[in-house]
Amino acid sequence: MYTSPTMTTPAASAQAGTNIAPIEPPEKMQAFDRVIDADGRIEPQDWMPQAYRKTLVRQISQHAHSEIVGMLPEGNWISRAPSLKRKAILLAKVQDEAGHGLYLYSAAETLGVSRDSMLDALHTGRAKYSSIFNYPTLTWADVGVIGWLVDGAAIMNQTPLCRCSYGPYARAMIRVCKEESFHQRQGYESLLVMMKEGTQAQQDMVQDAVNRWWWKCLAMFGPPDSESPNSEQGMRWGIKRISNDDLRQRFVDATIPQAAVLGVSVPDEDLKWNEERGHYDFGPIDWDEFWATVNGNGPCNKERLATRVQAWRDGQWVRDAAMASAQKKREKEQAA
Ligand code: BYC
Repeated sequence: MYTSPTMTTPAASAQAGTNIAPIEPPEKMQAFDRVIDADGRIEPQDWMPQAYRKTLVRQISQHAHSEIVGMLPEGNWISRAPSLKRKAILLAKVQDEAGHGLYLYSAAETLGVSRDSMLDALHTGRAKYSSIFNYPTLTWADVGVIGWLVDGAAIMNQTPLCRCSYGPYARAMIRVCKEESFHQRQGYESLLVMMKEGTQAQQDMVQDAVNRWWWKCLAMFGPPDSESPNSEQGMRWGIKRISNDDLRQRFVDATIPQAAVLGVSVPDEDLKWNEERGHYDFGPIDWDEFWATVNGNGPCNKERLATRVQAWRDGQWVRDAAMASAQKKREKEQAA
C-alpha cells in the first residue's frame, strides 16, 4: 500500500500525466467527494481512494520521522544545558518530540501501513524527513533559536493540520500543537534572558544562531507553490489547508516583530514592510541548498541517519523484552 503506484481519480491521473485509468468505484468516489466538499472527516473505517490513503501515509510518516530525527539536534545539548532549570525544560521538550512521533506513527498505522515498514524506509534512507534537522547545533543559543524559529515554523505549518480531513491525523495534531506552543515559548524566553541579561558574547551568540537558522526555517515550509507537486491535490482533499508560500509569509510577518522585541536582526537585506501588500517582502531562498539537503547531502544527514539506526539497534533488547512480557501475560490469561 505504501509503495502502490496506483492512480485512482481522473484528476490525479491527469495531474500526474499518466494514462492509468481510474479504478475506484464511482459511487464510492462520489460519496467520498461529498464528505470532502462538505468539509467533513474521513475516519479509518471509511472507504477512501487509494491515492488519498497514499498521500496521507507519505505525509504523516514523513512528519513522524521529522519528530523523531528532530530530537537529535537538541538532544546533543541536554548534557550541556547551562542550568538544572534549562536541562529539565530541554529534557521535557525532547521527550515531547518522541511522543509526537509516536502519535503520528499510530495515526499512519490506521491507514494500514506497519510501523516496521515506515521505520525501515527511514533507516534505509528512502523516507524523507524535515530538511531543518540536518543542520548542526553549534552553541547553546541554537537550542533557543530552534525553539523560537523551528518550533514557531512548525506551529504555523501544523495548526491548519488540526482541521485536516483525516480524523486521526487532525486529532493527533491538536495535542502536538499545544505542546509545540510551549516549545516555542521556552525557546523565545531563553533567548530573551540571553539578550536582556546576558553578556555581549552571549548576545553575539544569539545573533549568530539566528543568522544560521533563519533561511533554513523559511525553506522548511517546502518549495514555492509553483513548484510544489503535492499541493494542489493535498488542498483539494482538505489535507493541506494553507499553501507553502502563504504559510512562509505568515511566519515572516509574525516573526519580525518578535525579533525586534528580542533585539536581533534577520540576515536579509531585502526584508522590507510592503505597505501595499500588508506583508513583509523578503529575499530569495537558496532552493539548491534546500534540495541538496532534502536529497541527503546536507551537513548532518549522514550523522542523523547513523544515530537513528544505532538507536534502533540499541533498543532491540527493549522490544524483545516487551514482546516476551506480552507473550507471558497472554499465556497467563489463557491459563486462568
Ligand atoms: N524537508 O509538494 P510539496 C517539526 C518535500 S516537524 C524535506 O510541497 P507537500 C518539529 C515533500 O515531502 C517538521 N522535504 O509537498 C519536530 C515532497 O516530497 P515527496 C515536519 C520536504 O507534502 C521536532 C517534495 O518536497 N512537519 O516541525 O505538499 C522539533 C515536494 O513538496 C520539505 C511536517 O511534516 C522539507 N522541509 O508539502 C521541532 C508537517 N518540504 O514526499 C519541530 C506535515 C517539502 O513528494 N507536512 N518537502 O517525495 C506538511 O505539512 C507537508 O508535507 C510539507 C510539504 C509542507 C512539509
